[in-house]
Amino acid sequence: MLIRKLRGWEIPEREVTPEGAYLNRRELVRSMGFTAAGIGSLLATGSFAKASAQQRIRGVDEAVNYPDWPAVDKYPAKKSTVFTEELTGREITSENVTLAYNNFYEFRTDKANVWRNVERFETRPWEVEVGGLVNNPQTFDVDDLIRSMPLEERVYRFRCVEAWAATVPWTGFPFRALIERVQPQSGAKYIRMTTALRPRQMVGVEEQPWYPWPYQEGLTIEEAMNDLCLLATGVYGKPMPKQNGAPIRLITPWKYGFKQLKSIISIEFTEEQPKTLWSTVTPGEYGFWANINPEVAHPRWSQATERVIPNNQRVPTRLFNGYAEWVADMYSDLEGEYGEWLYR
Ligand SMILES: Nc1nc2c(c(=O)[nH]1)N[C@H]1C(S)=C(S)[C@@H](COP(=O)(O)O)O[C@H]1N2
Ligand SMILES: [Mo]
Repeated sequence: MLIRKLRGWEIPEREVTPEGAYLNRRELVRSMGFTAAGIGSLLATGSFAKASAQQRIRGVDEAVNYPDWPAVDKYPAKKSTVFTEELTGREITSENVTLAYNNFYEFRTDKANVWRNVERFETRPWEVEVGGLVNNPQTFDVDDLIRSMPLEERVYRFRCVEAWAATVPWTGFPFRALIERVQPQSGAKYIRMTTALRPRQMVGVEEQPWYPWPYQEGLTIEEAMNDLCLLATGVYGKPMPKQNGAPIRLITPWKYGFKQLKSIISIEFTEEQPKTLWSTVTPGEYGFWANINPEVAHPRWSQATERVIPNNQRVPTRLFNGYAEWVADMYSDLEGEYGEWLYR
C-alpha cells in the first residue's frame, strides 16, 4: 500500500539531480585531507549491515516517532493571517509526502528512504547554544525556548535547488525573536548555524565520512531578522518529525532548500561570512546567497521551472520563490556586482 503510494510520486531516475550527485568521492577525500586508512577504519564500523536491516517497510506515521514532548500542548499553533495557503498560489502538499521525501544527508542521500533511517536519532533532551559576538550568550533547552516563544503556523512555498518544490505548513517563531534575546554586538554581521553530528545515530554520517561534516549554513543578520525567516519546531500542526529536522530547523522560503538546515545545535554570530558544508564541497554550485531566481541557471541545469511534488508537474520558478516584496530590498546593494549574486 505504502509502496504503491510512494511509487506514484517518486521521480524517475533520469530526473534526479541531487546536490551530491556530482561528488567524486576520491577527489573529495583528497581535498578534505582524509587518509585512505582513516576512511577504511570509519567504514569498518559495520554500518552497511545495520542500514539494510532497517529497510523493513513501516507506515509513515510510525516512522515519525514523535518524542514524548514537553511542549506538545502548544500545537497546533494559531495560523498566520498573512502566510496562508492562498498566498502560496497552490495547494498544501500532503503530509505523507512531506514526511517521506526528504533531503537529510546525515541519514540517507535517497530522498524516499530518509524517514526509514531516523529511528536511532535522539532529539530530546536537546540544547541550542547561541553565542559568538553577542552580549548575552545563552544555551537553551529547546523545549524551554519553544515554550517562551510566540509560535505561529505559516504556509510557505518550498523549493529545493534540485528543482522539486512543495507547499508546507511550518510551525515556528521568528528568528528575530531569538536575536533580540541575545543582543548581537556591533561587529556581528553573519550567523553561522550547525546541525548535530552523531555518527552512531546518523547512518549517513557513518557511511559517508568524506563529507565535511557537520552540516553548517549561514545568513547575514539582516536576513535572519527578515519577517519571513523562521525557526521551525513543527509542521502540519504537530512537533517536527525527525526526518524534517527535529527539534528545530531553519526556514528561509526565498532561498533554496539547502540553506534551511535541520536539527540545529549551535547559532554563532560572526564578523566573517561563515563557510558552509555545500560551499566547501562545490563552491560554484551551492554558494552562500542561494536566492531563488529563475534566470540564474545552476551550472548543471536550468532553474526556469520547478517540479511540484507529488505529481511533478512543471511550473515556472518565481523570483525569490514569490517573496520578492519581503526580501528584494536586502539585495539591492549587491545588484550588478556580478551577474550571479542572486544565486551565489
Ligand atoms: N542538516 C541537514 N539539513 C538539511 C539538509 C541536510 O542534508 N542536512 N538538506 C537540505 C536540503 S538540500 C533540503 S532540500 C531541505 C529538505 O527539507 P525537507 O526534507 O524537510 O523537505 O533540507 C535541507 N536541510
Ligand atoms: Mo535541496
